[in-house]
Formats: sequence, structure tokens, C-alpha cells
Amino acid sequence: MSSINYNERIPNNVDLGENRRLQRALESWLPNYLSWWDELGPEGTQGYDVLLRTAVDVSADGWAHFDYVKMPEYRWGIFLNEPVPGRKIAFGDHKGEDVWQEVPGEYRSTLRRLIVTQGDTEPASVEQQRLLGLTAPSLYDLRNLFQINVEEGRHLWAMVYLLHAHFGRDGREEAEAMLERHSGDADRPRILGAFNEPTPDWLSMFMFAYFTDRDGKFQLASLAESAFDPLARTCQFMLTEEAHHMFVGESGVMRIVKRTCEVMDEIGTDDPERVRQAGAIDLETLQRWINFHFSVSVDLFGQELSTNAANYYTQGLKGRFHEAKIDDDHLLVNDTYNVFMLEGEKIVERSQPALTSINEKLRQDYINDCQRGLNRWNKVIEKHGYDLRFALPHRGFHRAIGNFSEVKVSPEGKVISEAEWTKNVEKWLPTEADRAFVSTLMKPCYEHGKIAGWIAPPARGIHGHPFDFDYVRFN
Ligand code: BYC
Repeated sequence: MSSINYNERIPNNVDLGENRRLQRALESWLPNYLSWWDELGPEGTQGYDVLLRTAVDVSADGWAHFDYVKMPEYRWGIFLNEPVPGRKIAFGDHKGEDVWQEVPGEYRSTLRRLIVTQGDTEPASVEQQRLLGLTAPSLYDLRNLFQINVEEGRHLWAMVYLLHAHFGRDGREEAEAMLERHSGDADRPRILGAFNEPTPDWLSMFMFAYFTDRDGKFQLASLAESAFDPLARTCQFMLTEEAHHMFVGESGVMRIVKRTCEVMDEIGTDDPERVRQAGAIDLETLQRWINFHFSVSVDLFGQELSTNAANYYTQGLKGRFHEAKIDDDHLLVNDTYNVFMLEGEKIVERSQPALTSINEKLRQDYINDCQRGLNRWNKVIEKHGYDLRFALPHRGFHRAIGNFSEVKVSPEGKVISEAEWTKNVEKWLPTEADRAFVSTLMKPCYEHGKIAGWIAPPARGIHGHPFDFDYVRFN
């Protein structure tokens, strides 16, 4: 493993220069990637100078370098965490054996499918966010958007590297197809549901970064346990970058809540209509956005009972979140797990085989993690003396995948009739009118130190700079 070489066309720490065939294959994918970025990446950014972090090392201290980068000249590279000498497989049938540096023939198509599914989400999110640069609430936010976009682009590179390096012709074809499916495309949509939903406004952006990027955290952490060592090491490094994306989401929503509370203090009421008239987003609307983004993200964990998930685990391809910290035999053959199921009109918890419940266990870990942000947002509301508290809807609410996809479930977790759903849905999910209102707030605010009226400035800037720093220079 060498350090990152920035003199090469594709910066990397995988000794790409010593594998001419692979290097040529990736170099021939590069122009296709750039034309995709040009067409479906952030709109109208040609020539912007953006203060961006670029990965320059994979060690824990000092892995990133901050400087102005002229879009789209970001150096997308291939970085894997250092191998852990003597690393052993931690779970499943191969537990205790050496990890694999090459893909075992019998797991080839399953691993390819996992890598393709992961990879497909990365360009999808860039496509979903491509117009947001036209309406950012501040230069600070604009910079964070571009940071996320370039890093999602790099995460695509991470998966494309694995496909090219380990899956031959099939891998090369899959890499091409990553640029041919598009978010929301009627004929060739992205693979997973949430990645075909539009991200039309900055409220959706922050909610997406909080809830959907967090699915990324949990899925990447599970793949970071993989017996296929290059996949594990790639995902470990991606997680380092991912943390900032979730920070953008959590702090973004927090700043909106803060601003809403300030406005309610100023006007002396929490009446949603009055709050809107005063140019802020009422708390009830924020709850509807939480309901939407949480429920579409919860779908991303797949079915509650999944033989796919059991096989991934048994075969050593995908583990559980923080596998090594879990105190059990890491085989799970005789274990059970409580799963929420539908029995008639009731949602009940039933003991199920732990192996087929792997998706549900990961979903539970995710839900626990999501709750933390809500607790922090609720503290802001409490501090300002208002009664409303945000709550995560029940996991059965508004589901398109799994046990609850055929029924209607209220946010409290009650199975309800179609009629009751229709009567209440406007209280629970964003309406056309909500979206129209939020879109009226989406005006760019690109003066130094200024910020749109519906969101508070951040507590601190990026990389030690103040909020009123020149994060983006327009040319
Ligand atoms: N939409 O047995 P099941 C990120 C399909 S986000 C559409 O439950 P499994 C990021 C499923 O594919 C992280 N289809 O499935 C975030 C399967 O189809 P096939 C992305 C769905 O395999 C923000 C069938 O239903 N990474 O990184 O146990 C910005 C049977 O289902 C959905 C990964 O997802 C859905 N929501 O679990 C940027 C990791 N859910 O094969 C980036 C890799 C299920 O029968 N993927 N299906 O045709 C996986 O581990 C698994 O594919 C899933 C599904 C967990 C997604």
C-alpha cells in the first residue's frame, strides 16, 4: 500500500500505476464520469472556486487537505484504509479464516449486487441535489452542499474501482450502468426507492442528509465488516467522509428549529400560519418532513425477514453494525430476534430466527441513532418554552417495502383504514401546499455573512473559518 499519489491522473493509494490494465480501464471510465458530472452534477457551478476538503491520506490524523478547488476540477481518487495485518473473518460460516483479497467464485454475483446497490446510491444523491446550488441559504451552506456532492462522487469511484479491479467484464459493464440509471428516470431509475425521490428544497436536503445519509452510515458500517477485505477497507474510509454529511443534516435541521423558535418568540405565537407569514417554517411542517424522510429511509433496510440478508451474513459478505462489539457467537444459527409483524389488524412483536432478522436489527440500530438528533432538536424547542416535541413515526408508517407495505399505519403505530389514512394524511406527510410554501423561501443568499431568514447561522464555520468567510468565490 503506497501513500496517495496526486501526480497520477487518478489519485490513489492502491498502486494503480503498477496495474496498467486496470489503470487504462479506469481512465477510460473517467471521461464518462466527467460528462455525467457535467450533465447531472451540481447545476451552474462551472468555474466556481469552492473551499473543499480533499482526501490526501487515510490515516486518522490529517487525512484531509482544505483549499479552493475550481469546480469541476476536484481530484476524485481511490482510497482504501490500510489493511489490518492478519485480519480474520469475524462472523458467519467462515469465521476465524483469513479475510479474502480476491472474490471467491461462489460469492461473485452476490458481492457484485451488493457493491452495485451501494454504488448506485452515490451518483443518485448527486442527481437529486443538482439544483440546490441555485438556492442555498448562505455561502457556508453552498460550500457544504458541494463538499457532499464531490464526496458522493468519490464514493461512486470507490465502488467502481472494486467493480473494475475484481469483477472483470461484468464489473466494467456495471460501472457503465451506474452512469446510465438516473434518479427518478421512468425507464432507468436508481435501484432503491429513496434515491428516486426529488430533493427539491433545502429543508428536504437537510432531512435527506440526516435520515438517508444515516442509512449510508449503517450500510457502510455493515459492509466494513465484510470478509472481502478491499470492500471492508473501502467502506471504512468512506465512513470517515460520511460523518460530515450527517453533521450537515443534523445541524441544518437544528438551525431551522432554532430560527423558527426565535421567530415565534419575536411574534409572540406558535400559530403555524403566523409563523409562515413571518418567513419561518412552522414546527408542524418540520414534523411532516421528518415523517416523510424517516419512512422512506427506513425502507432502505429491506424486508424485516430476508433470506438475502441471512445469506450475506452466513457467507461473510455483510455483517452487523459494530459486529465485533456484539457479545454473541457471531454465527446466530440458534439465536432469535424480536421483529414487528402484522397479525390481522395488529402490529405485534414476534420472536424470529436472528439470521433472517438481520435487516430488522440494523433498522433498529438506525432508529435508535435517528432518535438522538430529535432529542437535540427537541431541547431547542424546550429551551424556548414551546410544547411541541418532534417524534419519529412508527416504523410501520408510510412503508413501501416489507411487512407493512400493504397496510396503512398511523404515525403512532395503529393499523388504520384507507379512509382514515386519507382523512389524516395531510397532517402526517408534506402536502403540495407545504411544498409550495417551502419553495417560496428558497432564495439564494450569497452575500458574505448573510443568511436567509428561515434558518439560523451555524455555531461555527468550516475548518476554523468564521461564518462570514469566502467559502465560495464566483467567477
Ligand atoms: N427499494 O430481501 P430484501 C448510501 C429489494 S445509502 C427498492 O429485503 P435485502 C447513501 C432488494 O434489493 C446505503 N428495492 O433485500 C446515502 C431485493 O431485490 P432482489 C446504500 C428494495 O437484499 C445518502 C428485494 O427487494 N447501501 O450509501 O436483504 C447519500 C428483496 O428484499 C428496497 C446499501 O443499501 C428498497 N428500499 O436488503 C448517498 C447496501 N429494499 O435482489 C449514499 C447494499 C429492498 O430480490 N444493499 N429492495 O431483486 C443491501 O445490503 C441490500 O440490497 C438492501 C436490501 C439492504 C438494500
